[in-house]
Amino acid sequence: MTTIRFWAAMTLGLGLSANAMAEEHIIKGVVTNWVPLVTYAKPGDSIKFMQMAGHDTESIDGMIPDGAQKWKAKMGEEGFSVTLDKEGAYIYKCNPHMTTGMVGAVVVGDGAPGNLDALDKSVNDVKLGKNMVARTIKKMKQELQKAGKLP
Ligand SMILES: [Cu+2]
Repeated sequence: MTTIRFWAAMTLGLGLSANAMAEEHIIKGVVTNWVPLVTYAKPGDSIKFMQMAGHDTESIDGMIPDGAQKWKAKMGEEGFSVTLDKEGAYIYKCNPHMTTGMVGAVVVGDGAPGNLDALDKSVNDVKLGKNMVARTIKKMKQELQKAGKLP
């Protein structure tokens, strides 16, 4: 009985401390842009989408880390939230405004994202708004370079 209580308390304590460390990052839909364009997070952090009137958000296939969970919000889903556990870069879009540049990036973890090569390859599979996806990846790489995380 004592042992069970001890482990229950331990599990609860660990759960709480993990939650307390995790941060929530807000991404806003502003006209036809995501603000910020690139969001930086730690594994276990969540991102929350605000100002979603007229927008949706969906991760782009092949442009999230291996084994990471895809996401897709409903149109206008205010406060849609997703927790990102895997390190790497996540590229996402707003479907109605993808071709006008509403493509964003989230970088999870420190250093260079491990899936940059996969992103470059997957750009070729994008049919609509390919140039805008490429532009966001380019801007993300430029920011990472400025921060000294990429050669
Ligand atoms: Cu939009």
